[in-house]
Amino acid sequence: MKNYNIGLIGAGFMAKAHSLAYATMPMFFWPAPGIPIRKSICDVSIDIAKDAAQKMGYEKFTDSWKDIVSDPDIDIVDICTPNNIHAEIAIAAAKNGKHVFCEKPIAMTAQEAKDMLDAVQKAGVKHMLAFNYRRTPAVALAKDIITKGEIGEIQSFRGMYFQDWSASPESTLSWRFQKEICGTGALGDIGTHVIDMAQYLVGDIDMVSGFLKTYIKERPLQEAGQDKLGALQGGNKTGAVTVDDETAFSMRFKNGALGHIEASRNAWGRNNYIAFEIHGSAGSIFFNYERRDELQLCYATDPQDRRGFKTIYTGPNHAYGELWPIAALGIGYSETKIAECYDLIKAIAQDEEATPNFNEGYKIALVCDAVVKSDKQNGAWIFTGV
Ligand code: SOE
Repeated sequence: MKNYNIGLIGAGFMAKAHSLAYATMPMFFWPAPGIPIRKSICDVSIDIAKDAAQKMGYEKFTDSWKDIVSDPDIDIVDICTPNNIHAEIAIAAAKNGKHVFCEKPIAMTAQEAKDMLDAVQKAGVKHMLAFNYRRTPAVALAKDIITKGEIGEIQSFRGMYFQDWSASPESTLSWRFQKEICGTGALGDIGTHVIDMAQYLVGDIDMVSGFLKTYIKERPLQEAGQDKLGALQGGNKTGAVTVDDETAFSMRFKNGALGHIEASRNAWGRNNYIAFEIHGSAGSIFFNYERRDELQLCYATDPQDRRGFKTIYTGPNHAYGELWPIAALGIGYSETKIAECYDLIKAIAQDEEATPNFNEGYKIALVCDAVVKSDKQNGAWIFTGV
């Protein structure tokens, strides 16, 4: 069993989720395909990096990501930074022969994503994106049901991702509201999770027509400290929000299926509500992450007087069944990250293609660029170029 040394860049809340997965993956998936070793961690603040190394169990720390990508000890570079430096880090890591694992969205634009894809392909290294929600066993079950044709030909997909952490105007101006750091707002931050699910479950997206909307145009400046979403106290000064709070778009898949996606971080009462409903010629599927141990399934072949959605509770008989031995014991955010870590290490150890990889991320970025373009043209239908 080989060890894989991890160099993690960015020591915020996502670093905690990744580190927890590195530490615990072999406890669940044993024999593990390989052992992730928490080798080195980086943050722009050396104090935060030092603190994170102690807290999250890394042997070394640095305040320069260049130390990580050039460190001969490192096998896998894990990028948990804001979006504006994903491309530069990923390209440098690939050039140094490191496998690259990157938080979503892949980049600020499709062009950046393409450059990243070219770099990893040229270097022949593995590449994967952290769209963790597709690792929810119920979502993997939906994929299995669709792939086996159990609900027939897929006719339509509608998905949504709603949060409310930025619904208050008091919620501070973190990097997630600044175009030059994040690219887009709700679209890139959370809409991409749903686009990933749509692409994974139904197929490539051909055309989109949609809008972006910013409701709160000024927010209090974030005073200091680590990124805690909107939870930090702001000062008296405010700054301009330069990205969307919400997006809504319609789409057509290459296979002819129709769809619609909505994403908002200003949806009072919704915390991490990711849901989709898929209709096929022989049945339907509904999933809601707030009830993530469950998949709702309806078969057209059920007798007319018994037809309706039934609830399947995921557990040891489903994907990632190694996690817990009893169905409905409870899958959480951490479990999706542990499953993601397992898939990453397995792909590297067994020399398989990782998924979702930079090619899939590039296609998602093309969809995002097309939505931005459509918004600028009053919702015109735009070919994604996927
Ligand atoms: C903030 O909206 C955020 O942290 C996203 O960036 C993550 O991708 C999502 O999983 C949780 O919410």
